[in-house]
Amino acid sequence: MNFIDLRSDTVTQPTPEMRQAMAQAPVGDDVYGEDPTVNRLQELAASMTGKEAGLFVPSGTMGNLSAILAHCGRGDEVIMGAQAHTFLYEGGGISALGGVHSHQVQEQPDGSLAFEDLTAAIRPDDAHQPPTRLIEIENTHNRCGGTYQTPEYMRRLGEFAHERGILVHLDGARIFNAAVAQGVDVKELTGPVDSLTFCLSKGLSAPVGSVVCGTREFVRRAHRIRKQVGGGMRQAGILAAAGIVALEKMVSRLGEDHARARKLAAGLREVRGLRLGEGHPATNMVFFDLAEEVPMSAKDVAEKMKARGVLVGVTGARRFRLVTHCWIDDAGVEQAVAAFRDVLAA
Ligand code: TLP
Repeated sequence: MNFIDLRSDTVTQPTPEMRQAMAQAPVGDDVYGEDPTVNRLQELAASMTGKEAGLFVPSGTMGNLSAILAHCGRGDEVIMGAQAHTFLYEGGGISALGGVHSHQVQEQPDGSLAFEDLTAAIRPDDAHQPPTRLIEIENTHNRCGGTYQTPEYMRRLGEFAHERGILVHLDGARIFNAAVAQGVDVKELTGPVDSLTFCLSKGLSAPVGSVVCGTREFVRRAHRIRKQVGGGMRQAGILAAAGIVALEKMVSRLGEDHARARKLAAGLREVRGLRLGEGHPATNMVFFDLAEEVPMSAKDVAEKMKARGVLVGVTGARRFRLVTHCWIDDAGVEQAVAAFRDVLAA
């Protein structure tokens, strides 16, 4: 069966143009810095995000790990949201491997971190407490519903942190979704931060990889950490070639995914037994719950959806996440809504 896979935008497969670019990519040994395609991707990523340098890494998780460990030493503290991907889904790597202490602040519903909460979380200069070195912000914010932060918020956050001698790292796994949704150049979102990770393998459809960007000096340190965690790759240009196509060809179409997410949400809102929050999805994610009267769990419903050819993400006992991406067309959206209607009517 050919599934309509709405579990994540990570399920996207390389486009025919990517496969062709991969087959033809000139390659070299990237541990020696000699892979021309990796170098081209890194330069392109840095120039698009307005940073001095970029570093190709196998995953968003390794990108955030390398960046945070490049900024923080053992015992230093990073402030991040309680729903941050780095806190919830990266295996505690920053603590396990880097001895970095994390301090959670509850996000606002839109995924932002409130300045009064950040002010309260910053440690005084006191030997009892770990020094606050870094703030991490996620944009778009996955668990907060694919919400985005504005250029104005990012600018204020940068100023707030820098005035206090603190650095900012952006988990921008989906930063291009945030930029496209607001119709702004991505540099308006990345300019104020000291470093960022963004992913090629989510909505941009590349098979593997993320890029960490920042100053040349920061990237030199992140590069060493990438090596320490085994992320030094050899003829990685094969993968980077798809990343170049992702950046050149796949960014501008992300708005289609956002429009389909709105269409999906509108359809699901009409299905008895589902509860969607007010307003439109901000980008490509639709989160919703089962109504109280539904006797099934989200897992039960997901199994029945699967039997109807639709894969959905389950993020809680009665909660779902559906993510649109370039492999989901209008017919897929309609089929997903119809399948929910069918399952919940049964
Ligand atoms: N997110 C995945 C899952 O791990 C939840 C998904 O399906 O959305 N930052 C953010 C905001 C992410 O959403 C993800 C992946 C990552 C980092 C990590 O990227 P990878 O999976 O490449 O390590």
